[in-house]
Amino acid sequence: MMQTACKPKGMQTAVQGDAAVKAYVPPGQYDEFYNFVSGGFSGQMSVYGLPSGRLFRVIPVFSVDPEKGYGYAEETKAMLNTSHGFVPWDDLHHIALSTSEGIHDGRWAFGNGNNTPRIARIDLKTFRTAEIIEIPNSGGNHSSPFITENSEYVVAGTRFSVPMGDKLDVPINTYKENFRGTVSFISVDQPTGHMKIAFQILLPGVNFDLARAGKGKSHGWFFFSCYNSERANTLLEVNASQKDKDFVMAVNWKKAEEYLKAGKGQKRSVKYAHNVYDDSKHMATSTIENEVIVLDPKDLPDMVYLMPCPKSPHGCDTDPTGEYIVGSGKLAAIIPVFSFTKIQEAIAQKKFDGDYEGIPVLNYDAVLHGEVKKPGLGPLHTEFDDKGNAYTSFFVSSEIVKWRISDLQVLDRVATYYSVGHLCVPGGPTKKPWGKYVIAYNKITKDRYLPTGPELTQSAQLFSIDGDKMKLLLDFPTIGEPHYAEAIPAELLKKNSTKIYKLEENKNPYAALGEKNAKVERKGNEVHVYMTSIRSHFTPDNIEGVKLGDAVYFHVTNLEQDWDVPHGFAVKGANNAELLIMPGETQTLLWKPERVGVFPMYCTDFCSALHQEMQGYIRVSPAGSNVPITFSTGVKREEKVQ
Ligand code: K7E
Ligand code: CUA
Repeated sequence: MMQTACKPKGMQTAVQGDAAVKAYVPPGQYDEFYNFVSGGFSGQMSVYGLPSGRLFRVIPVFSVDPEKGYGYAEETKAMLNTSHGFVPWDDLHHIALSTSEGIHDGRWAFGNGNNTPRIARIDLKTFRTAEIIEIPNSGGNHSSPFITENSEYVVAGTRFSVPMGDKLDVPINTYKENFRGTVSFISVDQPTGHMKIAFQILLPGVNFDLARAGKGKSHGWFFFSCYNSERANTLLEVNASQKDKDFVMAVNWKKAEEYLKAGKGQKRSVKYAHNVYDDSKHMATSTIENEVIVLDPKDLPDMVYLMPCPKSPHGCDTDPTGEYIVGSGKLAAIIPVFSFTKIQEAIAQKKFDGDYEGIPVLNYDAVLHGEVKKPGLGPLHTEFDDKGNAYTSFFVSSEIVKWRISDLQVLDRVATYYSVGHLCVPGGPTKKPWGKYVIAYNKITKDRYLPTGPELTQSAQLFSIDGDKMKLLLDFPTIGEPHYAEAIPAELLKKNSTKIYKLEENKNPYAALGEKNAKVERKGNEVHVYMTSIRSHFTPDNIEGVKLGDAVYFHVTNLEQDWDVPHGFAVKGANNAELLIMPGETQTLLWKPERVGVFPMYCTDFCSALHQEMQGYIRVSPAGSNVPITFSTGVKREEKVQ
């Protein structure tokens, strides 16, 4: 029944006869999984359906998004505040979906800002960024965000080690003496999700790359891959590839919690922003925090251990049972798999091979479950199914390799087009993989799609894993760089999805909760327009009395209380984006007119049959003018002078 296309390997488009059926979701029907895909250098997160590969939403996280007004509306600007000021972009590498008892619970998605170290929390009821916390004492937040079994902590390791404390202005070639790394444990308040930096662990100046929490029997531990144990500060491609082995670091975070409780941490002064979006005020606030607690393993034993891992470790993944930790050396010809039980025995029996900067190094053979032999070239990341199998992506040999954890035998391999980075099995990093598919997020697209100039679409590929052999089902284009992704059953999320913001719960101080509350007020050279929108007019839609030099704040409240009826707002010549206002929400656009005249404003989202009539005018007079503030929709009202 199934027909394999007969094309030479390497050229194959190799879809099986029933692939189209397996990836086909008929019009009007829902997908089985939500796929949350990071945008890499787009700074956003995107949401696709699986198995269809259809794009549903782009969630603005670290980058401004003029389509939605994110980072442009006054209410959202604070989300992108940092200790460096407003940073309108970042590089969102990894995603972690919240878990309870190691299983997806559908509450939040976390994403990391790789460039200006930050972690964001996205509320999966609204699919909006709810909180962003900056990470101090970090030079680049790559090893992040990874979560513990019950989402107790989101964890972030710094990629770049950096000088810290009061010795910041140092020669770069004093790296070995002056540069340090940290991993940060950010506690997550249950049930609000609010984040707080609980503690940081101060570490030698290596580069932390990736990480995973222990789970099940290894709950309480965390594993990080690190490279550049040479501690090179230049030409790392050569200088950080000298040693045969770098490390996977094992952190006993329950022990760290004990030290913290016993007051063994040191307070360090730092500066970092903590930004929270308030769903009832429809508004973000940013607070600059000044202190973190640092734990130093030099003084605090039994908290941190190193395990040798060949060569330039990248991925570091724990299997669903929590017993096995898979390291992936980018330049290694094998995949080492460590055993949690053996790690515990080796620690108890002190099977150390000396130390690295004061941190005990466990004997490689003592902690090894075994090595996967000849798996492929350039192993990067591993995800797991519910049957004891692992799936590892290979960048150089451009394939996904399936192998069995128990005896480390390679079972199957399938080519990816081209150069897969991360891969995703729904539930793959959790205790309960949902199995069924593996998705490859590829680094190179080349000839897979119609050419679009020098830049091609990014791409992902869907394979089925429910049989013995992986089968290619679908190519689908993605936006940004699809860096990492998680997938979660649609059932867990769709029932909780917010449909509207209730007007009676709208606590935005600038809301006009009804047309009768619409008004225009002058406060010095600020003009505040409290505007409402409803199909198909603004109140007010004629405004006069604005003068050159004024700053005009349009506070627009969408009075609709029906699902899927946003209104937009834009004014001619504004050096700003539009607003896109959800039902029951208030958002504010700041406009500084720079010339005299009458300026059109209009609704940007096709909301109704008379959407095109949803428009108005605002008059701007010269600076010295005495045109009074007036405003109206149909009937003219005068401002009461304050
Ligand atoms: Cu492998 Cu930045 Cu997640 Cu790239 S890291 S692939
Ligand atoms: Cu409101 Cu178009």
